[in-house]
Amino acid sequence: MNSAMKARSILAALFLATTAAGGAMAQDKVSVTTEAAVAATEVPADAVVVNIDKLKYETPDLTVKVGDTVYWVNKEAMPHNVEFVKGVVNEGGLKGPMLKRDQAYAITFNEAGTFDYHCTPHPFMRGKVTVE
Ligand SMILES: [Cu+2]
Repeated sequence: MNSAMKARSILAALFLATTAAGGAMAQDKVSVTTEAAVAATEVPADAVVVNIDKLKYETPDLTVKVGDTVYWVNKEAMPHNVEFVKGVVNEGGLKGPMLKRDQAYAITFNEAGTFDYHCTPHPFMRGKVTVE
């Protein structure tokens, strides 16, 4: 291998290493368990649940363990969702689907931290999940 080739391959290796590190940093701290809203009857009996009723998250300050899945269940006719702004659980933000009465949405928390959220159409509806 001549020196020019050697320099190119070192640069290529550096580029790959940098890209890989950047990718890891950009990784989501959560994974979406339900792509869309699901019926509340599909929520597992032993699930961690945050009910939504009367314009409130009934457990607004929740603590779970790394790897736990949290289900939000709307109990009232007014539609609600769960939104994490940019930078909280990922770079782009995460806006959950609107939930009608007796619909659920679930997220699995893969990293320790404190994650604030709100309801998109009702920004006064706030909650947080602390992951230990
Ligand atoms: Cu709402």
